[in-house]
Amino acid sequence: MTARIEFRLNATDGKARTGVIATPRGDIRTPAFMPVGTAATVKAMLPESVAATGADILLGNTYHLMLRPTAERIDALGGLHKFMNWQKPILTDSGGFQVMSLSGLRKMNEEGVTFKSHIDGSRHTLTPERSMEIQRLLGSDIVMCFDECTPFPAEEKVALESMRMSMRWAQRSRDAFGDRPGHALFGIQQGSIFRDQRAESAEKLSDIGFDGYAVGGLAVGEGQEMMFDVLDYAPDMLPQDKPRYLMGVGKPDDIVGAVARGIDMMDCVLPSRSGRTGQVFTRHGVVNIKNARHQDDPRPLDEACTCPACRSYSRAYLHHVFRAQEMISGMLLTWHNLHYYQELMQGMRDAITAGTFEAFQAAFHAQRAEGDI
Ligand code: PRF
Ligand code: ZN
Repeated sequence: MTARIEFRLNATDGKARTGVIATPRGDIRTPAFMPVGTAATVKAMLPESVAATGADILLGNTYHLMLRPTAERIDALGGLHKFMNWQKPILTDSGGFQVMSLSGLRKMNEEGVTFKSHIDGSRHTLTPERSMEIQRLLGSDIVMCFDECTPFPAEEKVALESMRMSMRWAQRSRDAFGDRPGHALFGIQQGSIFRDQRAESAEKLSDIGFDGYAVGGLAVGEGQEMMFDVLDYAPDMLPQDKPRYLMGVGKPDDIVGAVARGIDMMDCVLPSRSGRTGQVFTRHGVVNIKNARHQDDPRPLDEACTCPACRSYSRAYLHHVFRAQEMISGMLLTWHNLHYYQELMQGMRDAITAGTFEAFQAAFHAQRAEGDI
């Protein structure tokens, strides 16, 4: 059992990197995609099915779990891994981002944020110290600093104040986390779309010292072009020898573009959420299974896919169960989407290892341009 979480880079190709994050709960192959298991479940999936898609790590949420069933209850029941029957690594987000997007009335100051639960309206407070405590009670393997995701767009001065508060919270998170062998703490870079602010944030975080570094504050409405503009420089400002995690991204082409710019980890609800709304990701682009053109189609979603939805069911069947609102619809489509995302990650890891990442990117975009799915 490794006492510490360790990042080993195996190969680079341009700015793209592949390696392994070794943890006591198993290896995380990078670039890694983390399915989102917000409420101690990846919706519509058994944990063993999530593992079968190739996922090495899941994301869990401080915000949801502190409200229901509470971190103290999960701790008393033996921790989140045991509670949800997932023995591989878990990364937990720190709560602030979800407070801003989900909770009712909220008030933020230097100390932290006070808010009303979206479930029952009860009042709660999150601070860097409380967020570290909750993530410890959950038994999270990779703990995220408590930060403020600066809204977009933000005036330069507003973004600067927000980033500097996140950096003070990063120091408090570091102090409260302490020394926990086998568990990692990641810092989160902010600074909106301002290069000098991204640089100041990166410098502050590396001075404090973390086991990994996230790029936060992106995919908040700025669009892919602006996000890639920031990713052209922001990851380079972070330490080379630690994993870099782009939070809340994204669509398949966002993910490929982020890896090309030096990102090692990502998470997004898109493959699982889309699985429940009938949006299917394939090598040729997005298929909407709701569309009537599938109702007599005996072909699988994707001839080349080896997931259960594609191996054993027709588009006609998947269309039918979606229209009939049968539960198997969300189960099969989520499985397919997560399988697709993990195959994409494996394809990128192989291409970076082989030194053919540029050709991989060209083929990825060409297949999607073919259309007619
Ligand atoms: N901070 C935290 N979680 C996040 C983000 C962030 O900036 C984002 C931004 N896309 C998603 N999730 N703590
Ligand atoms: Zn499939």
